[in-house]
Amino acid sequence: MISPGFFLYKKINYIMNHPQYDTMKWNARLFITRFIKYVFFVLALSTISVFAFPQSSKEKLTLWYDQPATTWMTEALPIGNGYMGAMFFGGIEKEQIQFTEGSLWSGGPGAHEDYNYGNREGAWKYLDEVRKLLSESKFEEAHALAGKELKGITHKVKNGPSFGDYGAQVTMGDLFIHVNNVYGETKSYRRELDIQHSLAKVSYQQKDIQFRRTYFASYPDRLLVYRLESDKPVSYSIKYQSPHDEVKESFQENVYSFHGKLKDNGMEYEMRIKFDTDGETVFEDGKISIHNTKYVILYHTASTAYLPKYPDYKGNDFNKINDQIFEAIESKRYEEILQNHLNDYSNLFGRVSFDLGGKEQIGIPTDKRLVASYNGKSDLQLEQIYFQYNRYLMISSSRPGTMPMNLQGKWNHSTDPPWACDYHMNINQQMLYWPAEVTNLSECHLPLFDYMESLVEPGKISAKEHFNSRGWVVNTMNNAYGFTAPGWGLPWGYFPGGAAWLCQHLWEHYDFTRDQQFLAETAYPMMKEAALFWIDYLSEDEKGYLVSVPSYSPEHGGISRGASMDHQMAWDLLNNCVKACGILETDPDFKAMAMKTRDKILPPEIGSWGQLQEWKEDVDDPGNKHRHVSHLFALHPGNQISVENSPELAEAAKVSLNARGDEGTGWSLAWKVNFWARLKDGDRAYKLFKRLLKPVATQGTEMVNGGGTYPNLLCAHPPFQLDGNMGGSAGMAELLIQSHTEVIELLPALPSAWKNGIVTGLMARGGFEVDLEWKDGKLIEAHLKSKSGGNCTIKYQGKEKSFSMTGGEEVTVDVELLRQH
Ligand code: FUC
Repeated sequence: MISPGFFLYKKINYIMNHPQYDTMKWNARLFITRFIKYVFFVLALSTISVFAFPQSSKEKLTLWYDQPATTWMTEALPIGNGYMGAMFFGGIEKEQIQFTEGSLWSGGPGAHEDYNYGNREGAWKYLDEVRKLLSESKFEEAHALAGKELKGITHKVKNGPSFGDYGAQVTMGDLFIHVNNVYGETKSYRRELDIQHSLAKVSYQQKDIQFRRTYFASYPDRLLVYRLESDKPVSYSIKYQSPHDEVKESFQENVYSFHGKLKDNGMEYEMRIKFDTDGETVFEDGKISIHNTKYVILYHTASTAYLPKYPDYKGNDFNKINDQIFEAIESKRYEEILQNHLNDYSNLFGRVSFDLGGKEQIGIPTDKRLVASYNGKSDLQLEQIYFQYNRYLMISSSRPGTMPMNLQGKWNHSTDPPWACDYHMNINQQMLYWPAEVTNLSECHLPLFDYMESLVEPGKISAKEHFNSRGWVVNTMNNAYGFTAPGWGLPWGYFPGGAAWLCQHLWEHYDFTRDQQFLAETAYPMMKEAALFWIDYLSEDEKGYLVSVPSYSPEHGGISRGASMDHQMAWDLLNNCVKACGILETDPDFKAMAMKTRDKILPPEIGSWGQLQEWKEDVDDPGNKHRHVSHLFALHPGNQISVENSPELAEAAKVSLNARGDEGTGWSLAWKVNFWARLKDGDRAYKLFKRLLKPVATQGTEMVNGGGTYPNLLCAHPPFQLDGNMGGSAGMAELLIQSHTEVIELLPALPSAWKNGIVTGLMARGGFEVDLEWKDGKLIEAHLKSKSGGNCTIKYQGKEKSFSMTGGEEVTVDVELLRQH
């Protein structure tokens, strides 16, 4: 039996999450009768929850500030509907809403006549020569030749972004909303993001006029919605500012449309805004003026001509899509659109509650809390917010049918952003999706798989031209236009293992959901093709092991006769292929080949100072603090090394990790949280986690140890990169639950700072939804729900219990050694 407290807590959480709860607050006019009825109901619940369950107060899941943002990167706040991302400043006289749509990319076909998806035709012909030089230990010559002949190609584009025809994800521009009247001193200013309901708000008072703005981003209606209200009539002037060429601009029947075109590749797009207001609307010189209004609502959307389809990547009928979006809301009221959004959002967000018993810090804005917490004031509630904020960010930037998250999710204000705001496959892209399954946002993982599918065809060409291998590859940097070749510089650019690493996500999605159809139709075909690459590319060394030659460990060290990470990723992929063949009862010959190859791969090795070797050559430098810790892939996110199954290797990983130190860029710190969690050292992981939450202001690039968190809680690489946020919450989950070794281990690395907690809805492999309650560092009980049925082994502090469950079955397990009822 589930304990009554735990049960009630869950129910209250459910109700507080329920969209209707919010509607009542926000749509009082429409639901007036229900409002009165429910007010009592909600008040009663809130009273109960405040006394009995203080953590369920919704105020606690809010980021808020007492001033408008002045800096896009560090202070503006993000909203997004998967397709589009916007950042709002909350300015008083001038509101700025910067936005983009994820498929708006410069570069690619049309940007330069010689764009060839990065491929250097016939590059593979130099492979033998490079291999020969390596076999003679002529590393410098081998690197020089590889640097000349094996790298990919980009072309300069006049007035184009830094990486030429590789292109970049680009901003669509900004909306500036001027409030034309100032009535006096501004009081009671508040700018907030309620992540429990995905609602942004700005409010302030001037004299006796209260100004209120509400923003939200709706996935089901594919809109960004901005509502501006004031107690007395005011006037606004609104202007869209675009960095792109104008094809056509119009304003008809209160709908503004801007049809634009990128300068380099001619990619077209249209952004539209429908205005609903009680005021008088005038359009002049590209500016929309609204006079004498108490409310104005902007329904904002944008679509591009981009299609994720090799070789042209164009042809999407963006006008038609926008027509459909607007037709669908023709007869809908604001309240209905809001309700649709709340339903959609709460369905995902409400699956997980994360409560560490943090106390409310009344009256302290989020930026100040971040500073205070770093300076030693315990603020567990801020950690709860951070965890849930990252889930909010994933829901806001990665939904079925959208582009996957890029380095900045969907939030980019530049036409030449850092690293092209692209898809980086040697850690960043994967880290972005680490929390997808474990934090119960499995659907948000799907855009990554769609993108992967779009890479297979060009990736096969790169595999042939650069590596003379079957299958498909991606390397370090990937754009929206099939750039799958090695990058245009070495060592950073040569990383054919990107596809193997991505395929781990296919397997994980299957393993967490046990969706066999997904495995058969989507995952396995891509996994098999990626595995073929390794079956061809690996070659036998003098001892008969299979090694990756030539290879580079991501972004540092020299050329190698075998970078350990390549071996570990190939092992992981082949191992998952073997499992998939078994489950699907398919491809016996391929399965045998995959197994044979897997078992001949050079295993992880321990080097001269007890470290896990990063390369086949025992050349690791104990003083090396490089941010990439790639040779620990087998520990995390892989499972070839674990404390339980290979303690010596786990110990060697610890030696390497200690040598690398506790500093790093944002994502590097986040990865270290996950590593220490897998090494079952919760306090060390927590130390790294606190370091990740270091308040940072740097906006330029810092490659060594500038990592931390901006006042808007976005991760500072620096500059802003979303991977650190996602890696951070994946690490937080990893401290509470691990399931990579076929058992579900509860509280495997609980930090002593997280003394008490109730966390519900985390997922474990095998399709189990897990709720946990602990007190004074000890598990009280766990509640499991099996989604698809199956065997399950639970572990807590060395003790195990196995049982079998049917689909939909729920069990509660208590600590008295996992006595099941
Ligand atoms: C890799 C990392 C950098 C940065 C970039 C986007 O190249 O080494 O630190 O995160 O990706």
